[in-house]
Amino acid sequence: MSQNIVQKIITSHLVAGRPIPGEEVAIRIDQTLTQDATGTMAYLQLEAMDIPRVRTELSVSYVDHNTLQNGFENADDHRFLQDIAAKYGIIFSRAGNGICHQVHLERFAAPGKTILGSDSHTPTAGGVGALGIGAGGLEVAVAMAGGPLYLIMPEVVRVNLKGKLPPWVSAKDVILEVLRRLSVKGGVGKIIEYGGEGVKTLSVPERATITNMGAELGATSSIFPSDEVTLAFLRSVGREKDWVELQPDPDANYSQVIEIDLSTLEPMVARPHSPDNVAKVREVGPIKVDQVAIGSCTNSSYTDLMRVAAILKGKVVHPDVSLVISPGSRQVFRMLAANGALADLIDAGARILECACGPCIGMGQAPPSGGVSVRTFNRNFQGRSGTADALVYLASPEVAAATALRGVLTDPRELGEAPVVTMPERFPVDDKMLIFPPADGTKVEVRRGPNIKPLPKAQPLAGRITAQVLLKLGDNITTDHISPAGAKYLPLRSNIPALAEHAFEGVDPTFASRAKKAGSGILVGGQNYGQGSSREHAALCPMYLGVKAVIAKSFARIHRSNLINFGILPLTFVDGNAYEQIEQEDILEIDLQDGFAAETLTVYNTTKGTSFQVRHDLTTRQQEIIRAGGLLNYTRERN
Ligand code: MIC
Ligand code: SF4
Repeated sequence: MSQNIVQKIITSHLVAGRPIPGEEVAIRIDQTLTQDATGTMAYLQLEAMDIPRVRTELSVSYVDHNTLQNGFENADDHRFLQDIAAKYGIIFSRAGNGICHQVHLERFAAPGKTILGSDSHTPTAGGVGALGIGAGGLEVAVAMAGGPLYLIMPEVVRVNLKGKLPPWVSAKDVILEVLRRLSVKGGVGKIIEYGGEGVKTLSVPERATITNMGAELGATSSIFPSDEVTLAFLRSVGREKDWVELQPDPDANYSQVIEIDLSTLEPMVARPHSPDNVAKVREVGPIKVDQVAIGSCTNSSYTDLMRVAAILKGKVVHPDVSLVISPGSRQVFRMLAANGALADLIDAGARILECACGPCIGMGQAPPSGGVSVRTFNRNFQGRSGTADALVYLASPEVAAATALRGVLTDPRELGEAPVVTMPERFPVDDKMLIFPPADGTKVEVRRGPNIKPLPKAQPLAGRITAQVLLKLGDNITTDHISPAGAKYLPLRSNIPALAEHAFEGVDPTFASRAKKAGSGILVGGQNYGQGSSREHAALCPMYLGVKAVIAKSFARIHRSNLINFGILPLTFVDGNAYEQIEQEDILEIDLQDGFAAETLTVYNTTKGTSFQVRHDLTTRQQEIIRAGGLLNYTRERN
């Protein structure tokens, strides 16, 4: 039978199940990656699994998120991560080496491989034809221990690219166009496979920008074919041997086909506060801008920053704009330094930050009150920048650079001729900031700082849940709402009791104290509950505060798995009207005496004297996980 690229990778990694959309499959994971904001949890969980060494082909632990180091907390985390890596046979990418996805693309991602990462932007690796999937740290720990990844086989959507991007229009505009058409929930349960004649006009970093931001569609992954362009890229980074060709069979099937003519695209922007609130830059007009931030795992490749340098060369940023630039990797940074482009950026007044996530995750560079920030990043959720009332726009490096010069949102086509930047034939390969593990790690002593607290334990499910609705929320609640991003909170990522105090802080600052007082609780949400990050803290903190179930209209994939993995029941309304009738503080009762035999469960609203139906949609395996009180207990029971 003819297959598309996704089916080829999944069938070649299949451990259990049939790769039919909607059915559960288990796939073997070749590579894992973690980053420091989710890594400590993942490795605490790996330790609990009691295996001497990781069983993947390759596992890498990156330090890129919490590099601000306001206090000892994150420095302790990083030392812990370094020790753990040596002990369990994991490559350690030191702080300063770059953003996990950019470095992984340069050094390790390879066509046809499955990569599981404790970060939602792991699909960046789809730029070289790898199947990158984001997951909670616990699922990544299971994969490191040699276990497969269970997932509901997604539908595969084909995006057919034709033509060639016009000058000043770039890969970011392609993915913004896809987001405009499909929305932040349009990719849920799907993998986006790119194809068509236009593919060969895009370099690997450009492809990676597109697959990276597929995360914002809610898609399980996004992937490009592996072709001559992929080969040239792998050759340029000294990894020609990793190349295999990967193309769909000529008559491969897709659940949906979308056509995009690259030659018709224009510079785009995602307006506050959602990545799918997309419009053309020229339609939004010359709004005044206070800050421009260039970087992140979406747009900080060598060619991205070379274009920015070319645009800024010989000019100075507008006096009202603060321009910050964070190169994606040390390799990129080094190349800019060697060829003089860094001097052009400095001359133009850019503030150069280290190679890390930085402002993308609110680690510094918060915009002024009510300020407008134009960023080349992938998320503009309210408050993520560190300033609650800031207005964040997402755009390409070209739009960002033009805007930095003019002080107002600018269509770069107004600047005249576009700079021509080509992919280098060779990138300087320098792995000095990667620490490779010793052959025998058993003697390594793992140092733990006082802020690294043991994982709270989930409780096995009781026969009945009776609890108060602690919060009634709307649509598209992000993981940033649940467990906030930013410099104030990231130092607490290894300390759930302390972090839990801040759960839902931006939505309702009384949440944590009310939850603790109530002793248990239920959350009610709208569509796409839990979109965004893979952070399992967004499940762990509510669990720690006694949340037993979340009833929503629909869930984002990674967060739903995280809830199950920590023993919280994700339920969906059978009838949307039931949502309307629930009020915060209502007492709900969910009867689980019959387990999950029936597809639906009855929920009694004892405050209102009404009842309604919810679906659990749990596979048999997920039911067992919930019964065991989470994936860790479940895995332990089976070892
Ligand atoms: C993000 O972009 O939100 C993060 C920070 O990279 C997260 C992971 C995290 O919360 O640590 C993600 O995308 O998964
Ligand atoms: Fe880091 Fe931002 Fe990418 Fe998340 S989206 S990995 S915070 S650069």
